[in-house]
Amino acid sequence: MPKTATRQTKTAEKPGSVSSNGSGKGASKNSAKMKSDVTDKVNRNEAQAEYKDRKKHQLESIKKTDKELLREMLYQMVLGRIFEQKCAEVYRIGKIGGFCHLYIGQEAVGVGSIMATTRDKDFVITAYRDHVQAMIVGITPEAVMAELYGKSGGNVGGKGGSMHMFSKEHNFFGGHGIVGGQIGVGTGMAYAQKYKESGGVTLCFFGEAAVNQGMFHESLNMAQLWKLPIIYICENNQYGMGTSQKRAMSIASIAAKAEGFGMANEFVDGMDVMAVRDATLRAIERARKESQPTLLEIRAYRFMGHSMSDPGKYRTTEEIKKYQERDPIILFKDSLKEAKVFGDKDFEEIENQAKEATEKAVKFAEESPLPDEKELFTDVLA
Ligand SMILES: Cc1ncc(C[n+]2csc(CCOP(=O)(O)OP(=O)(O)O)c2C)c(N)n1
Ligand SMILES: [Mg+2]
Repeated sequence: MPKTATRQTKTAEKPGSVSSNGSGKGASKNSAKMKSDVTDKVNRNEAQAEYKDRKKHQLESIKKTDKELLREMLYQMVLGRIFEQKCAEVYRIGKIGGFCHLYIGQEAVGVGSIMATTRDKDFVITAYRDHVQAMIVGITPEAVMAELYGKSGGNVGGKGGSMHMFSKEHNFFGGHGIVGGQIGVGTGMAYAQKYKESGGVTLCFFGEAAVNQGMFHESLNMAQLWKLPIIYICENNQYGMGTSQKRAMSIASIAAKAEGFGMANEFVDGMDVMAVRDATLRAIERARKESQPTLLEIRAYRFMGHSMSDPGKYRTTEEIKKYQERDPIILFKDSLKEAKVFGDKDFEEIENQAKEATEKAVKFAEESPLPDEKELFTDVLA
């Protein structure tokens, strides 16, 4: 039987008047009180106990995993972090325009899940927070950075930008800006895999706010009915722009929603890369062997604003700090060190390698030419 979520169902709090666009505009004088109603309180003892618990799990899982793979997993997490810190830096000086949503704090979700797939046959589709996932599937940091710069060397020729990374060669089908839109497309991709008997599975990522869209419910119903080889990965970073999940969803558990469709589901700790990997491997096996879908609710936290233009007035610094103390990269390094797999020298080497790759990507993006004018008329479907 599918594993069910362990979180308690909870009645929604009253909708508040805090702006949902993340700008903080329209926040009433009650906003401080409302902010404290929905933001998490810090309990040090509880946080430390949780940290120990996670480490225990990681150590057990690390022991069973190949050293080279562990190194690559850590490298991808560190690269994602350093690359995006650079994105923020160059965005602020006007090198990147338009929307730019960073993944900082959520790296364990992308690395733990995508690196559990078989890259030449499994598909990935995601929302607009897509730079790091694009690199995990194998699109080069150069091609991702040049895309962010709107340059011709970008992975879609500079015409997609931050939200529309895409590479058929890497089985990476976007990068989508319509909240929840990719859930229907991903379901269709899994249908094609089953129809063609390719043996592949689809990982379909979306945020927790997308779960309130009709597309989520229609797709899950269909996937279960048709037994599609798909893994729905809800990256629950607890906020949809400036709105806390607690203020927008009638029940707290997203994993539990799968029960309504008779679908297998798990609630996963998104700060623990090995827990994400283990849960994804279980779901992949279910999809490949039994052609059954799964919903994974992976709970993480976004350390930065919704996008680069979000001043983040809707949550407390205390809450952000609480989650930064559970940084998935620090936790993974601690566990790897304790398991005597890697030491400080290895970490330094990995960090330098990621810094070098990021610098190379920026240089490439700076030097890459803008798209040719004639490109205005190519790939236009309307
Ligand atoms: C259909 C639709 N409605 C509204 C928006 C505006 N919008 C962009 S991002 C966002 C919040 C989505 O939050 P979530 O799904 O939790 O993903 P996260 O940004 O946290 O990764 C909203 C409402 C949109 N892009 N598409
Ligand atoms: Mg969210």
